[in-house]
Parts: sequence; structure tokens; C-alpha cells
Amino acid sequence: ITKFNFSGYHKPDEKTLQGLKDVANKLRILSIKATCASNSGHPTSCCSMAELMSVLFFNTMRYKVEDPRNQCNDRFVLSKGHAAPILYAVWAEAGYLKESDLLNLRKIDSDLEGHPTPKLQFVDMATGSLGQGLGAACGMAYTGKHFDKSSYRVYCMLGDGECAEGSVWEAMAFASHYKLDNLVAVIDVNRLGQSEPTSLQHDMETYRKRCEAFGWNTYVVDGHDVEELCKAFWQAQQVKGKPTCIVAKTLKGKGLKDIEDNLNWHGKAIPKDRAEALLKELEALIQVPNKTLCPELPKDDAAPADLSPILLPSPPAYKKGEKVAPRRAYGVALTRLGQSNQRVVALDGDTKNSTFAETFKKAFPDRYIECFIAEQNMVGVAMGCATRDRTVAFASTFSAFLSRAYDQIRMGAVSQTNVNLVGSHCGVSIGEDGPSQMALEDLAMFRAIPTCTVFYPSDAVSTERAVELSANTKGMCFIRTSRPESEVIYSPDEKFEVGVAKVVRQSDKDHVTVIGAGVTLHEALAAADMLASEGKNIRVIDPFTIKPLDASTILASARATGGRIITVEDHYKEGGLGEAVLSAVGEEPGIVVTRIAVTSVPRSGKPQELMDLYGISAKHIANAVPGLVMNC
Ligand SMILES: Cc1ncc(C[n+]2csc(CCOP(=O)(O)OP(=O)(O)O)c2C)c(N)n1
Ligand SMILES: *[C@@H]1O[C@H](CO)[C@@H](O)[C@H](O)[C@H]1NC(C)=O
Ligand SMILES: *[C@@H]1O[C@H](CO)[C@@H](O)[C@H](O)[C@H]1NC(C)=O
Repeated sequence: ITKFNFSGYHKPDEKTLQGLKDVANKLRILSIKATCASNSGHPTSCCSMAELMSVLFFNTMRYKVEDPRNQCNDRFVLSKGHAAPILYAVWAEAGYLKESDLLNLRKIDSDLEGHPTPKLQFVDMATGSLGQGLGAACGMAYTGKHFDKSSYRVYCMLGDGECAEGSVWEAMAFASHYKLDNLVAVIDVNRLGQSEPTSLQHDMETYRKRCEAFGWNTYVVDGHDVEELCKAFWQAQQVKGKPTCIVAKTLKGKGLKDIEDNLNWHGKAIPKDRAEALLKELEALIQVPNKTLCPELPKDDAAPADLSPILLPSPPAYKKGEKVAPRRAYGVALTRLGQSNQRVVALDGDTKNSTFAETFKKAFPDRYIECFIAEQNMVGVAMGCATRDRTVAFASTFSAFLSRAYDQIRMGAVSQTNVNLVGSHCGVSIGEDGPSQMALEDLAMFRAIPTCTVFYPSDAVSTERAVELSANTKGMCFIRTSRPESEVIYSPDEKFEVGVAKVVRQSDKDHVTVIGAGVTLHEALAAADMLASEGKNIRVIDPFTIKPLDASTILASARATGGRIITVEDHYKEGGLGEAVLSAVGEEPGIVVTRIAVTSVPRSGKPQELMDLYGISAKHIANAVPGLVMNC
């Protein structure tokens, strides 16, 4: 169906072609045996892509079998992660896994989980939430082409049902915009989804038109013809200036009599009584059972990553009392960090002159990736960039819009990603733009991610240190930056650590401990001044990181102030600073936490007016103090 330019193409010899066919059937057999052993999994989703996997791993891709995470290897992302058994089978066939291990699929003590995770050396990104693989693959391909300037190529396998996800098309647009000719997407068009046929079924021409319309070099192929696949993948390697999409027409459950191309076989192990006969039929197709094929080695043209700490070249250059917006300090901080280390890269989704990622872009245009208004893809790309430690990636947008990428963020924890996400424009203090632009749920969102460190810096000096710490902290990091100009309260030599709070105001007769962060720390300090003039002292704490939270400093302060804590935050009450403090002190006797937070959907107005209207400004804090003292 597809017209190729064959000049320069060497057709594999008959022995190789037969070997590839044999491998495909071996992969089917191993996928069936593994899913039978676990009595669960997706054998039919594996069978449709057996020839694709065979050709990719034994004819097209270049990699070191014994070192699957080598920086020079071609990358493979299984976006349709439920087909994990065939990914495990291919690594067994290559010799990295033992065939007998495949029978431990999905067992509690095996890393061969239901869907792939980077617990396995040959997996870079966890998949299984459909629609996410291609964005990560784009990040890997962008990194290979522009940062590593290496010859490794990136392959991503998608399901046809999966292609209904919008995030797939965000990634399609990104890849062609950046001319990622080192990227190949494969769509396994097996016609069927989970509960019914896909919307397009085998309408290959519509797939072709869509891929071409998104700027991809597109080949429609018979996904079960190993010779055609060898040609198509070879041809893709020759194409310059465009990513290639291989749209492969396949049958779900291919090779399994009475199951192939039939509904109702998604996500089911083959019943034991039928498996035996089906396995025999597949075995009969194999001409040479011995392992005869081995992959080509990659070019050694990417250096191992330098993992030494990434430090600011000099202390922050701010003076106490100066007014600087933390979001602006973010741009300065990242630029300074970028001077120290080549691996630091930045991404943003068309908000760079608001988040101040633009400052970095101006200094290092070659290390900035504009992702346009596609936040899911931006987060996926950033995670892809960060795989194999090739980059230290910082992706920014308005914090509110990171919520669009929450599924990518959630999967980032499974992927053990070290990506850094920066959300500006948090809370009502952004002012006039109104509630659609105000992040009031972001702390809750990021606190719930197990691997995430949540920074909430309150001035320019602490913002700079938050950025530096993020670059060196394992796991995901989130930095919440504020829009208003805020007084610099720390001196340039102040030391910051993850999980260590600062007591910024104290006396030996404090009535209450007030914990604020970002704009509300400054409101708390203003309240302290107001109360001091009435002869009442309060202790004020800047938590610096909301997760982990410095429970011991908070507890010690609370004990010194009659057990009384007030939290105040520019965030909804649920899941924010107040709840973080509550959970830190919840099991301690004699502590009472009063929480001040935004409790309804806000409106437009001036920042100070809004902080007053929604009850998080200095006067509300001050008002909360005497009542609390009188009650006890
Ligand atoms: C975001 C998301 N939604 C739903 C699912 C549940 N699910 C797993 S596989 C599947 C069908 C996938 O169909 P397709 O992409 O065509 O892959 P196939 O198994 O047919 O190769 C569904 C709905 C999921 N894993 N992720
Ligand atoms: C395949 O392997 C078997 C057993 O290891 C061996 O006896 C046989 O000679 C091999 N065949 C080929 C074609 O290499
Ligand atoms: C960002 O740039 C655009 C185009 O120059 C401009 O209109 C807009 O006001 C800028 N935004 C900010 C926050 O500076």
C-alpha cells in the first residue's frame, strides 16, 4: 500500500526474515505463557504487535543488550503499557532476562509488573495510563538531537484506541514542529479497544491523513509482514526534517485461532484448556527455535552524565529590604544555575514572560524548549528530557495549568522522575486576572505525590536556594512562585535545606505561632508588627518546604507559644499548608491549630483587596490572635 524509495535498501536475507518471523512467534508464545501463569494481563494486545517488536528489537534498533540504560542506546517507549508481557519477552529473547523469569509476571516479588516501570533497566518511563508515552519520547528525541547531539533514535509504540487521547496529538504537533527526525511513532492499529472497536477501526487512510496533517512522514504498512516492516523502519532512518509514523494494520490476538480479531478478548489470559493447543500451533510455525539474531550496537557518541552537584556560581545577589517578585527570582536563579551546569534546561508553555523562564531563554536559547499551550505534553517532554540523567529539566507555567498535567505528574512518581515543575501565579494574590488563573489547589495536588518535594519560597533569596536544591534533589520537585513583589527577608549567606523551616520572628513571650508562606508570610510579619504595637508578640515561621514539613521546629514553637498555631495560606483550605501542619502535629496533645485559607471561589480585584476579602491578610491574622489567647 505504501510506495517506498528503495535505493540503498538491502533486503534482509531469507534466513534473517525467517528468523524475524520466528522471533515474533516466540514473543507470542512467551506472552501467552506469562499471562497464563499470572492468570491476567493482555495477551491479545501483545500478539498484534509481535512482528513490530521482532523487527524493531532485532533488525532496526541499536543497543547494548547487557546495558539497557546505556546513554548511547536507541530508546523504546511502550506507550501501550498494558502490552508489558511482550516487552519483557523481547528482553528475554535478547538475552537480558531469563525466560523462566517471565512466569513471575505480576507477582508481588517480581519487578515484571502489570505495566512497565523503571524498576527495570530497560524502561525509562512508566506507562499504563494511556496517551503519555509519545510526549516522553518527544523529550528523549529532542534531547538526543539538540542537547546530546547524538545518533541514538527513539521509538514509541502506541495503541490505536490510545490515539483518542488529546495528549497524543499535543505530542504529534510538538514532534513535527521541532523536526524530530530521530523519532518514530508506531501505531498498532489492531481495530479493537477494551470494550468495543475503536472509532476508526481499520480506516487506515484517516490515520494517514491525520498523521500527515500533523506534519509527520507517514507509512501505512501491514504490521504482520516482517519484510515490509524492515523496509519501513529503514526508510524512516533516512528521512530528514520530519518524524516518522508507522501506521501498522494488525489483528488483535494475531495467530490465535478463534480469538484473532474478535471482541471480548481484551485484558484476559487465554484459558488453560485452550492455551495448550494454541501454543502448539505457534510452535509449529517456528523453523529455527535457537536464538540466531542479535541487535546491532549503538555508536558511542554520547558521554555519560556528570552527576556532581549543581551549585549556584555565587550567593544570591539580593539585599535585605529590596522588593523582588519570587517569580522573577526564579528566572534569575535558573539562569545562574545554567551558568554552572550545561545539563540544566528549561521548558515553558507560552507563559515564559510571566513565569520568567524567559530570563533563562535569553541567556541560553539553545537550552530552552518552547512547548506552546500544551501543558500535558510539556510535562511529558520534560520527564523525557530528564531520563537517563541526560538533563536537569525545569518546566514552568501558571501553577493552575499544571493541573491539566496531573496524570503525567502522578505517573512521574511511578517513573521515578527527577523533573522539576515550577508553578507561578499562585493564589488570589495574582489579582486582576481572576479565579481562572489562580492556583488554589496546587499544594494539595503536589503534596499527594509520594516522591515530590514541595518548595514554597517567600522571598528572592529563598527562591534562588529552592531552585538550587531542586536541581540536586531526587524525585520530583515542585516550586510554587508568587507574583507580587515581596520584600527580601534573608541575607545572601542564609543556608536553606529541604525540610528545615525558618523562625523569622520570635521573642521569649510569644502568644502564638503563625505559619505563613509566600505572600502570607509577609502578611504574618505585618500582623506581628501590628500586634507588637499593642504589646502582643507572635512567633512567625517560614516552612520553606511544605513537603517534607519541618514538624520539629513547628512543634517546638507551638510548645513555646502555649500550644497555639495559626496557619495562613493563599490556597484553598483542603490539602494546603494548614492541613500539612495539622497532620504534622495531629498526634501531639495540647496543640490547637487555627487555619486561615481561601474558602470560596474568588473573583478579580487588586491583590491586597483580594487578600482582605478572602480573609488571608495581616488584619485577619492579627484579629485571630487575641481571640485565641482569650479562649484559653
Ligand atoms: C488513560 C487510560 N484510560 C483507560 C485505560 C484502560 N485501558 C487499558 S487498555 C485499554 C484499551 C486500549 O486499546 P488500544 O489502545 O487499541 O490498545 P490494544 O490493547 O488494542 O492494543 C483501555 C481502555 C488506561 N489504561 N488508560
Ligand atoms: C539449536 O540448539 C540445539 C540445542 O542447543 C542444538 O542441538 C542444535 O544444533 C542447534 N541448531 C542450530 C541450527 O543451531
Ligand atoms: C508577555 O509578552 C506579551 C507580548 O510581548 C505582552 O503583550 C505581555 O504583556 C507580556 N506579559 C507580561 C506578564 O509581561
